[in-house]
Amino acid sequence: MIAVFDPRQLAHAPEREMHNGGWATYNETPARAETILAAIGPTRPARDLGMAPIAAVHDPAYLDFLAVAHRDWVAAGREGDAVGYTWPVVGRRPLDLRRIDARLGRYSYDAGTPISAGTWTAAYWSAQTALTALDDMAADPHGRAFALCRPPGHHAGRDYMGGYCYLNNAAIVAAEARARGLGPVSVLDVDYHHGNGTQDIFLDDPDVLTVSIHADPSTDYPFFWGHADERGEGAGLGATLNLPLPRGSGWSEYEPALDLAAAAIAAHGTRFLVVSFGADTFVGDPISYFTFARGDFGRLGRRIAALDLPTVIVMEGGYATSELGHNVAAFLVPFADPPAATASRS
Ligand code: Q9C
Ligand code: ZN
Repeated sequence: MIAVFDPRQLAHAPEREMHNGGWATYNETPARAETILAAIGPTRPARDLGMAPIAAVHDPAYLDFLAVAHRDWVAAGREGDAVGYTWPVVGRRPLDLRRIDARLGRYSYDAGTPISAGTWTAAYWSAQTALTALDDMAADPHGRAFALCRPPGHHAGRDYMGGYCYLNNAAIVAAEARARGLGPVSVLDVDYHHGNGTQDIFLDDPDVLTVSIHADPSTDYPFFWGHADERGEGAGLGATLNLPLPRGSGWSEYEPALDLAAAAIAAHGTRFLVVSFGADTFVGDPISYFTFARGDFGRLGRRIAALDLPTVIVMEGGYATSELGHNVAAFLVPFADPPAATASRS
């Protein structure tokens, strides 16, 4: 299957993150992408498809902020990674504040998403990697492509970063696919964490169905989104589906949720699928609490491939770096088979 990777994504390398009240080494490392690259075989480089598809999803003031934040941090006399410490309560009035600390708060919702010198470059090429996968999907015999994106994207909203995410690669592909007339579009998010950014971006949009299977936000990040009663808003009511599962869940708990997800994707009349794929459902993940074994990633891939839809898979989380490449490769194997073969074996 076609896979896209761009080495400029490695430029993003924060040193540390705030974790449970102290500093920890940053989990979302360049080595993650390198180990996936080594496990999946040949990739093609990203092409520059420009800012327009990114600006179709993200707020222009947020994009301006991301591009200059680290420079402004250095100009303020700071060292290391830019990170905020004051956040506006949701609904606080709009203020056009200039100080870097105010802007870091305005455009984020957590302290776990630092901006390093290479963050904008890497985030830009992460989005271009996803867009190139959409472009090149047509060259795949079964209309499928894998975007080896880093940094990940599903926690980033229209005007905020969070959860190691800056630009929402999955949402950018979904919006571009719809603009090209490939819809109806669905986004299926199988990262351990709820895809709050993707949900927010399409919350009142009836055209793009967002479905997320994730750890119950009552116990797990991002806490404030992903509860089962969130079903979309306004015209988008019914086009959001959240399927939270308790900590400790494995394939036997996951599979029924996947059945519900597949039914919703079929009912939406989906003709193009974006998969936000995180391998942090793995039993050995250092910050997550599901119990997937290597073989379960193959099962998951087989079930999604059997949906028999044109599909772009976008890489999200997964932090057990020594196992990550093998887990991602196991997930991707079924997508190289003809859809009929995957269906008959599922
Ligand atoms: N150290 C993804 O998997 N952790 N993001 C909060 C901060 C945030 C995970 C604790 C986890 C975000 C793409
Ligand atoms: Zn995750």
